[in-house]
Amino acid sequence: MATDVRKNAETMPADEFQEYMKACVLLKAKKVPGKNYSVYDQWVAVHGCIMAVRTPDSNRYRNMGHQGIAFLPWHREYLRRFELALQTVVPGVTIPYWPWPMQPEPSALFSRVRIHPIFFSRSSRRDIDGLFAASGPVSPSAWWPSGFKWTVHRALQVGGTPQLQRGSSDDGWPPTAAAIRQLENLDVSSSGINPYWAFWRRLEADPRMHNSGHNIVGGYMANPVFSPNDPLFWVHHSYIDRVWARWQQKRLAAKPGTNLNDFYPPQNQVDPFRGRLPANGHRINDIMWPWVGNTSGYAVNPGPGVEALLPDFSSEPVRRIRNTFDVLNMGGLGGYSYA
Ligand SMILES: [Cu+2]
Repeated sequence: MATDVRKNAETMPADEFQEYMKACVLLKAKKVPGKNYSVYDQWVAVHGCIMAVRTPDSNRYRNMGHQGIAFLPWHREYLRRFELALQTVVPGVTIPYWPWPMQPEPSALFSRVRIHPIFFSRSSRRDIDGLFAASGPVSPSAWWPSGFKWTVHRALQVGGTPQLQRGSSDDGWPPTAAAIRQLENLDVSSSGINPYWAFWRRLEADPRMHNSGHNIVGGYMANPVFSPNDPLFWVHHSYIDRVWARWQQKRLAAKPGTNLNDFYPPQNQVDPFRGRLPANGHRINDIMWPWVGNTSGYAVNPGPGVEALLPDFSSEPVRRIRNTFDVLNMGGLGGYSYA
């Protein structure tokens, strides 16, 4: 498989960016045979379920994709699989990345011809228009699926809102280019503690990082469970994944003789922030739900109707955290790189 290249969403040619939105639309319009939901909706349902997963060794439901070290590997796998799904409707398409250190508005990315304005630091929520308008685009392109309108599936809605919306008074954004450089070079590794711990925590949860990016956009993006309803979700996470990939390369280059497995905590390393082992699903050799193959004993606990939308991965090989470390070679998922 050739290596796919993910590009800068602000500077890539507009017609290439359009291919990404076209792929999202075609996947959202592509109904699962015999069902009232689309292939795109199935991927939103996966995210809706990762918030509460019970593993075979536990009787508790835990978040297997957030608030823990699996955040980066799980989303890497999730994005790559979604990207391959996009390629079934638009061959060769990749997920562009939102280069965080840029003023969001005015900008090319958050314009009507790309991913649509986010109404930065304005509290009044507004419905999205353009391609993702619930009423459909005013003058659809030739490729537009006849009669299709982007509305959120009932089981994946928040507050009964079928249309994508944006707008938030939060203005803690963007991070500076210097802050991102510092993060990509972060090497906090005192007393045998793996440097991944501090890196992951800052990238997921610090101000002006992953969480803030969701919150400043508002609408579905500000909902932790159903944020992938907004096609901006993937573009946001593409950048997060790029920061991790660059951090991995810098760590590797700084320490000759190491490999990518060395820059994730070993299986039995205690979480230095919480003082206990991470839950099953977060550690380097753990299986990642929902790619558990035919391993039995997993359960999820989402809102009503969500589980019914899940895709079936039971005939596919098991995927583990460590299978995600090399973006150039993700096993059966091919490889990709960042421009
Ligand atoms: Cu997520």
